[in-house]
Amino acid sequence: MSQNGVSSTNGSAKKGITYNNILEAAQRPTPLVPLRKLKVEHQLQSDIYVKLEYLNVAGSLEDRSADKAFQFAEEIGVSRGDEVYVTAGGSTAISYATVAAVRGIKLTIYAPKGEFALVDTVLHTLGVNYIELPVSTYAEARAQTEEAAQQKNAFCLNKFTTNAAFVANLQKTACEIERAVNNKSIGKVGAVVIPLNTGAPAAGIAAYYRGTGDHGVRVIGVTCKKDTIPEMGLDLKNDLLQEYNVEKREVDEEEAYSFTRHLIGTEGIMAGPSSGAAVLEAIKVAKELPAGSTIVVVLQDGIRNYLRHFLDDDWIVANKKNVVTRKDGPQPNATFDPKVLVYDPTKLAGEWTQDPETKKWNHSEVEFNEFNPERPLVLDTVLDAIGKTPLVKLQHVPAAHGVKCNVYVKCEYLNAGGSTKDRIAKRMVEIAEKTGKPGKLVPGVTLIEPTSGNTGIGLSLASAVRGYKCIITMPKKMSKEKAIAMASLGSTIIRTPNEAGFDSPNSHIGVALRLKSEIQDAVVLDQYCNPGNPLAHYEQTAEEIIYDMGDKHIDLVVLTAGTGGTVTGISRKIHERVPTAKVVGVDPHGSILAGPNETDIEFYEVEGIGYDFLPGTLDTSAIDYWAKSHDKESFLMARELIRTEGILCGGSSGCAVHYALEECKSLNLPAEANVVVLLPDGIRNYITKFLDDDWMNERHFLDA
Ligand code: P1T
Repeated sequence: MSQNGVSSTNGSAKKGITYNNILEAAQRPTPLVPLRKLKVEHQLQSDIYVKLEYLNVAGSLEDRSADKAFQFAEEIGVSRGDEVYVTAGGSTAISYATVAAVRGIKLTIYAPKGEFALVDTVLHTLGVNYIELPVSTYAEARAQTEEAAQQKNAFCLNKFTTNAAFVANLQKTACEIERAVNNKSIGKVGAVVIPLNTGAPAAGIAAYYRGTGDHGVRVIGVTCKKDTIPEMGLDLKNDLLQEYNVEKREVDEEEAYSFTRHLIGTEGIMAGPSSGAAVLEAIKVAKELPAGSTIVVVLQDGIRNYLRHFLDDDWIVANKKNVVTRKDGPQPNATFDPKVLVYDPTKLAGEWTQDPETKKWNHSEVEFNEFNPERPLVLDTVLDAIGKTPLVKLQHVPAAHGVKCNVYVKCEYLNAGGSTKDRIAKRMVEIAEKTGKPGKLVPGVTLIEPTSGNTGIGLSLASAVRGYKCIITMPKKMSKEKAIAMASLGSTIIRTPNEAGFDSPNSHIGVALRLKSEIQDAVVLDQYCNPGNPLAHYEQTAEEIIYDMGDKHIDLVVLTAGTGGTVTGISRKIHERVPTAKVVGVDPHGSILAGPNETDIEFYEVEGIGYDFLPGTLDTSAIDYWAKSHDKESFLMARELIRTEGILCGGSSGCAVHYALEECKSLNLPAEANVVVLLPDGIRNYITKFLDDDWMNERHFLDA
């Protein structure tokens, strides 16, 4: 870990951190969040905290085990370029594949039948060889993996996996829980509840408590009655559970799916089904323990692998699961008064002014938040898991493209809702709650927002936590994954035609305005005009970059633009604090942000960037210059970042990095120059899109 001393304004030394690869960033502790609404709903006398393991760098608790297993292998000489075999399925396979990508290991993963069903596209993109065996148990799969490795004279990692999971969770997960609980003076932990797959993480956590002589802490492992929930119980090591006194409980599959959907919609905890099952059991445990107890639930993984599974109503119906599907939400009336469409998305509400001496910006309508670099271990709500994303130095991609300088990427997909737009959603809600602008957020209010999806996910998350209704209008082009994420959070999603111009009554903006006029107590926070949008990046994202870069000089910052909130907010702060740095905006061909007169408005595939109008939140004067982007290069770069750096980013991230490298080359930046690129979102949104070879081939994006 490279740490850089930074002097703060009051003279005390502070530390900012950049990471040498994404696995270093994985060393950061995951936070605990209390389940406040479920506590009331179930009239609990004890507190349940969930540990957000889905915010790990590859999305699950297993990231810790995989990292440890490769560390063990390294100690006995396994190194870059070596061939390694392992038995793993589901999220665990993704964790192993991600660590292998970063370490440059050629990985072959074997699993029993069906165990890759939800993760095959991601594994393929990560460049590992994954082979489904015609067997039904992990024991059989392990035997075959070991035999295959022996035949190939390759290293078999299986000898380390159980111990790695045990040790990683003993040394890290359990210690983090205790540190968090002590820091916040929460009552002593009475029970840790955790889903069981192998049970090694549960045993590791139990071993920690038994090792401290604390036999009073109950460690409760949860499995599924018929082993039908993904990631649950298929590979149980019962002897290990017994040795460390891990209690075992079972839940029903359909009950777990229904409850997990409820957990996501009420608390904004975007958990996978085994995690939901564990929370369901934790509620029972809370009723058994003395009042005032603390229960910690370790969440195995998040929603990423299940957007085409139990979170998708079509899947529920097709698989005849006894789970209540979602009701249709409101639709706009066919007829409307044209006056409701009188609206100008090109005007920012209020005014930015700059102090000529300090160069600091102010805004006429909003008081700025102080920047605080701390990452608390216990959060108030899941919304506090937004921001403080890691800044990671790329190891391979720049050199592979002939770039000498240092390129740091800010991994915004590690925000609670999965994108940089979580920041603005949270900030816009905060401002409205405080100032009543652009509308009062009274109880029962409906937030309506036109979006390309990520702002919608952020607002759906904020609405779930804060108890608002939420309707999202989104062009059809945007992924089904985004729509299901928002629906899971309780929002209604209305799809609009891609070809409808921004001022059409049928566009995502037009439909939002029409609905607002038809629904009582409806507010459009309006990311195109809301000062909270650029402000979130001015007061937070940019501060984080400057803080984490520490004494490393920033030469270039490269940012994609949609609403322009990111580029405007960050650019203003960077220019104020690092006047020699240049800020580049990236705008796709087919969009007019970089110059209204230069391009025809055309369709492009990368989601979230570019528009057919200049949003009020974009101040083009804040940007030093623009690059125009193409789909193919953007997606190919995103795939390269996934495969060679284990950075599980989305399409606009690939776009930003590709054009950042182009700038580095055209400016001939020297080896010591430092470039920062923001990665707005992650793979979760695009598993059926650019991660899928067929989708890429249909569009000729894989043609040489
Ligand atoms: O809006 P802006 O701050 O300029 O961020 C651009 C951007 C880049 N990449 C992705 C994946 C995005 O989702 C966005 C912006 N998204 C929206 C405007 C939206 O409604 O989600």
